Amino acid sequence: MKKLLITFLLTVFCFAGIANAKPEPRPTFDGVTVTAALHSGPFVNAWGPHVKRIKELYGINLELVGIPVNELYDKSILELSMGTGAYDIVQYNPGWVGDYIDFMRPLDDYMDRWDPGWMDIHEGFREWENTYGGQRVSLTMDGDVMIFYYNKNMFEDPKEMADFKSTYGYDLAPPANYDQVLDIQKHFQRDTDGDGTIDQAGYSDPIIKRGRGQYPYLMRLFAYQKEAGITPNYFDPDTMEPLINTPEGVKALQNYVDTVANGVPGMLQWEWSEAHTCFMTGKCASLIHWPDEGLMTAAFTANTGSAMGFADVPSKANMTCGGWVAGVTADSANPEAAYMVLDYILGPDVSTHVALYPGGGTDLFRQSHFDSAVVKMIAPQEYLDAFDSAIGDIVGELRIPGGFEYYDSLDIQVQKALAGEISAQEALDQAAENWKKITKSLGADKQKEMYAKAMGY
Ligand SMILES: [Ca+2]
Ligand SMILES: [Ca+2]
Repeated sequence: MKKLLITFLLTVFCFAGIANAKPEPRPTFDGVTVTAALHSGPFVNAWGPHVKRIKELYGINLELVGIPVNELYDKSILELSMGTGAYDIVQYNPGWVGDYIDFMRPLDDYMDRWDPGWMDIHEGFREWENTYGGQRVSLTMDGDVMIFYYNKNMFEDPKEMADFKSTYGYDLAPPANYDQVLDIQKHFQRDTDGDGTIDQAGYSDPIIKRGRGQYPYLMRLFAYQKEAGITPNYFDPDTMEPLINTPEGVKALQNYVDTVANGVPGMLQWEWSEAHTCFMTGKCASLIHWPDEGLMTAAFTANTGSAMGFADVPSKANMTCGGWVAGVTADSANPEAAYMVLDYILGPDVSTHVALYPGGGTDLFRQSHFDSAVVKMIAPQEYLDAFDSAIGDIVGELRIPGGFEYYDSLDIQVQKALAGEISAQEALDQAAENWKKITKSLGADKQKEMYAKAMGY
């Protein structure tokens, strides 16, 4: 009893201690230079306006090094692995964390002293992007997740609704699963001007082209796994046997192949902007994409005369499909100053401005962004609700060593199936073989341990 009472008193004391702790003032670093390696273009542009203020507040000379997105991994991994100390801050995809983690500085001690508004970061991002093996290692820069967008005029047109129902036997609506995506694709796929070429698609995936084409496959894999009552997984966590060429995996890739085959010609080469433009100009009735479009409803309505609709992705199997975080490098000569830069730009106050910077590539990632009166002036509540719900459905990226290589080898095979060169089963059997080789080369036991860590098992 006495022991319990002491425990109780200690607990009360500890909590009181935390409650009374004053936040530590942010230090200054006169004349210190902090170099940040960022995705060139949008992120450099959005961070640029804050360089002067950081100098005034902290005395830090912030230098922004823009690297083209397709060189970001290679360039920063090279500098990090050679220990050059060239970068104090690096921007990276959470899916690369398995390769980056040994070169990054855990940030728990800094975050304890100078809270970056940690609890304000959306829980899905805190869990799947910023935390790794129980340590806080990064701050989210961009709230990437997937949303199902649709053209309300097309989906709510009485004739379209009646035709759809008579053909498919159920109501035209945002798809509950990927089989329904295929129906929607087929239904709206048309040669609208009668020139013999399909010029209207029912649906587009976010990215199809070689490079990131594995993502639409993985979202479908997780969707079919969920439908079969299986917890979404890349590997069997007990054996590290790849799950990509299972019956669910084959169904997933076949659906992706069929969807693209029913799209407009040339869709195989589509990346972010082609999919975006197709939807924004009314040539695609629906789209799964990152959250950018939701802040562009005025342009959409001006182009198409329609309101923009928002829904969960099929089977609510979501991914960040990339996404961006920033961390402090382990070989930084000025890690505290580097942290202050992240804390300032990605903290609750300034990050709202960064997120609203036109073309800045930064999607909402904090609760305070969703609650912001300025954000609410631009973004429909329906969008904010769909976005918020989507973050809660995230399946983590493949955050283990070799993450980049696993994705890349999968994408190569997915592309062959999309191009009709080999069957879905053949493509995935080959990809699974390649995954096994990668796992073996990195050490199967180590990979199993890292996979458990990454998926939070
Ligand atoms: Ca984004
Ligand atoms: Ca045509």
